[in-house]
Amino acid sequence: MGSKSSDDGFNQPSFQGGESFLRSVLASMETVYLNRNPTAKAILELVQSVDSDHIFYDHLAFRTFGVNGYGIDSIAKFFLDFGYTQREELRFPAKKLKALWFSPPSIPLPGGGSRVNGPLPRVFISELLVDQMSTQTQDIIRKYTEIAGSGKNHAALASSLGSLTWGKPLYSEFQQLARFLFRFWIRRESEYAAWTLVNGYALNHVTISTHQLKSHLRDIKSLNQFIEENGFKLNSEGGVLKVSPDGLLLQSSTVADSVSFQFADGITESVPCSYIEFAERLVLPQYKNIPEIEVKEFHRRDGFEVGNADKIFESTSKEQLTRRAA
Ligand code: OOG
Ligand code: NI
Repeated sequence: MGSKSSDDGFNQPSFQGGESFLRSVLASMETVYLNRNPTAKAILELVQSVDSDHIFYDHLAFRTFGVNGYGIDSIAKFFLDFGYTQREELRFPAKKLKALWFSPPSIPLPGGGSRVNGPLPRVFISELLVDQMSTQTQDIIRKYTEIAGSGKNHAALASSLGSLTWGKPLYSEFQQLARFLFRFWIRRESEYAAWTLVNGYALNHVTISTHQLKSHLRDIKSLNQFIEENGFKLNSEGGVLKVSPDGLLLQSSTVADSVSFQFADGITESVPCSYIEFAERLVLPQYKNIPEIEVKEFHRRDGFEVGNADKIFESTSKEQLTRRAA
């Protein structure tokens, strides 16, 4: 990673307009997210009360249906247009998901602010491999992605408005995708489908970059403890702290909030919404002798990890949502 060549267009004055528009769109996505997810909002305020100006986002994440042009590309287009670069693909065969992540453009004067006005975040986008689902599930997903028509061309707009491009589904359709049986009988891959059917392109989560905090919360273990002491539930799938095999990418997340959702047939039920994640990226072995104050983001572990992500996806699962606090 590091700095990109100067001919990528984003180090030129004309990108300044583009950058401020990009940040406005991110700010609208964030506003939708904070209005719907009281836990995420409260945690950001809590961290901010300890560590006022240093909240930077490591990444933002979206979910999509990989069918009829509604997959990763539909929302990736916006980020590619504004200077993001496509990076590695991740596969989750058991969940019938695939993901891609995108690194942000290098910007001449990284915004001096925090959150969406701080360093630009990475973007993580996944898609459901719809062809591999049961026919019943496929029928529902195809129905709504067809109803939505050209909506797929306006994914970033839908996300910043918090609107579904396909309108509201029937409760029975949501249930068909979300059905939750006992542990050994579960068809868990459909919980992602159910989430996407009712949340569409809304931000799935933002991730606080813990190593960029200044207080003791920069250690993700201290942050996890602090969050739990304040009464919030963390996703316990495979253990609260998710660690990559190289030991350098540490992640944790809350359990998603639920919101009351009115379905097309008038039924109102609670559905899972979004969660907030935390990531600590440790310094790469080849840079371990660099004095701490000189360490930059590119000296740290980049990218994502299938094993961590696989467990973080469970932050919106019924099993985590209904679990009693530890
Ligand atoms: C994404 C889960 C994976 C990460 O950082 O590895 C993830 C999702 O829940 O859609 O966020
Ligand atoms: Ni994430």
